Amino acid sequence: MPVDANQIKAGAPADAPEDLIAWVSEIAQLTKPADVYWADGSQEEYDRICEEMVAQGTLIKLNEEKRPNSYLARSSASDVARVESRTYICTEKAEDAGPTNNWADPKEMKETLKGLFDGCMRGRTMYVIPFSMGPVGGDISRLGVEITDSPYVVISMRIMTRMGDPALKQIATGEFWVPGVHSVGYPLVDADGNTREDVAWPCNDEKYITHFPETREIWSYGSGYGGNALLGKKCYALRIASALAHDEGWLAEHMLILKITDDKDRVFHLTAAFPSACGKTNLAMLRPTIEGMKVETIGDDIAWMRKGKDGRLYAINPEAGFFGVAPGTSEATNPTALHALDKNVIFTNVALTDDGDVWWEGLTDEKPAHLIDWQGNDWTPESETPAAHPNSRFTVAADQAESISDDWDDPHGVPVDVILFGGRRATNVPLISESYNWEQGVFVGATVSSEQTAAAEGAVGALRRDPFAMLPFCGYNMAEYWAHWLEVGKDLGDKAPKIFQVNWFRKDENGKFMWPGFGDNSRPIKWALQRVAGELDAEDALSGRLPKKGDLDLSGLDLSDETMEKIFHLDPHAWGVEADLTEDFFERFGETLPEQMTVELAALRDRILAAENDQASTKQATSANA
Ligand code: SAT
Ligand code: MN
Repeated sequence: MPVDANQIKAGAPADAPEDLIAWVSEIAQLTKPADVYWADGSQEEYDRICEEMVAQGTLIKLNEEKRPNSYLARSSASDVARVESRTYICTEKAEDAGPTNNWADPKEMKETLKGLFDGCMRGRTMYVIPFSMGPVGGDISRLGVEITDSPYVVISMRIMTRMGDPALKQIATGEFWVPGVHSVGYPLVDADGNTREDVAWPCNDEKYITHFPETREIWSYGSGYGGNALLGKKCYALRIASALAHDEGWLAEHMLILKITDDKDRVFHLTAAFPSACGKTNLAMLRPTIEGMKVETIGDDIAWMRKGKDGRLYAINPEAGFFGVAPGTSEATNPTALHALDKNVIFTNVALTDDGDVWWEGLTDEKPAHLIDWQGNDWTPESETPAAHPNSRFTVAADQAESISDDWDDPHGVPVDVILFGGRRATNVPLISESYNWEQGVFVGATVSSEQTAAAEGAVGALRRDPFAMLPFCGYNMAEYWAHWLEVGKDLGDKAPKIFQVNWFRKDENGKFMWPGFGDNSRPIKWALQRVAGELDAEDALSGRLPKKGDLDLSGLDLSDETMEKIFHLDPHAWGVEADLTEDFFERFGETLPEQMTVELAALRDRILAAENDQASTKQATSANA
């Protein structure tokens, strides 16, 4: 028998406010679970739910000696990543979702969802998860409640957010909270009372990840994986929060946050947006090769930023854990991440070793002779499929990283000095370039791109645009989001952070990366900090301001002058092609494109023209001298 409203009221914690209980009852009436459980967020609760999941077959307990208190989950092969094609922004007007989002009419979507959620939790426990994004009660923090029928979501949310009683107490004070409803869409009992066995990873082929930014709600159906199901992450902290931030004058960004102490003992904070597969997690845990420089992690994925009393921009990491891609993580690429995974980890879709530990591609040079792959099959180095799924993940508390800063959970946040925008560009984009001003920085962020295919130097291939690395995460019209960024910059005035563009991925004519990357990325970052400190001049160029020759700290690096020149080379012709592509891209936004973006594009074209003229006159002078 499904639970009724009286049972729910009786079972609610003493702190639960009426409006929350009413909402929980309403969702229970719709989804018809066998019982309702309010999560308190305790360790005892976490351990108990994990044990239940081991018994049920969803989790495998790893070797306690090698990987204490850690588990492996294997998802269904059809449920291994976020599904952008099934992700919707539901706004009254389609143009408010903008041309880069899937739009749906809120009323129609609610009808669809009502049908899907009707009875979808039959035979299951409905978990109620109060949580805080950011330190509980912090200036920039926000509250939420996720209802889910997935215990995997409960244990993951306990790592990824501040979940449980303290958040519930905060909600009880009457503070604003965002409701999120999630179901894997696999009831164990049908409307006629027929039962079926549960499976290790329940989900549904029909998936809907839906957002209602105007009413600040999230409904997610059919998937139990990552950002589809852990609603605090992309759904709330980016899509809903970006809409909140727009209305309230702050920023919800897909950015990591670093605290950097330079070789003169000065402290700076930096946030950085990168599209996927650009080494964002590695940068979040950077080990600088510059002597005396120290980098500490505040966040690896999301930054919420707001103007502080002193007029500067302050950032918090709204999350409490890392949900990172496992493959490629190794002692060589990211020792800090690897060491954070020594204990208390939930792994999903990695391979299992014969001694009950985990393995993934790239972890060791030598592949183990035998593994159980992410789908539960025997695997040997001769197997033709990867042992771990390419999007296999670790879920671990942020404070397990040895690089975590003492300030990472400061409720006031940290003052931001530098904002970086990065992409993966084989061509054109120099190692580092400082924006002339905030407006040009917004233009740079708006046009962030990666080559779709490796293109030869100078020839710009098709570009995959990922503005501000927010393409799948902006909860409203992307062009209005740029306008919002421009507004925020105006408001911050001369206290605004400096904006830089970086590119670690430029290739030479043989297709080889020219910049060593990883720990050496601390070098261009040092230059950015020196610019903030006002101790270096820069050279005006068409992309922005570049380091003057000799200013970039390359001590101990074996890179020729010729390579460094290529890493910074700006070809006006290729940039002309780039500007044309930007114009095409901007056309998608029609009337909503902020005027300033057109102004910035025109200014770029002017700088390209000036560079062409320079080149021509240099040529002329050279031939006249010949
Ligand atoms: O699955 S998540 O959305 O949390 C991670 C990602 O796909 O970026
Ligand atoms: Mn991300």
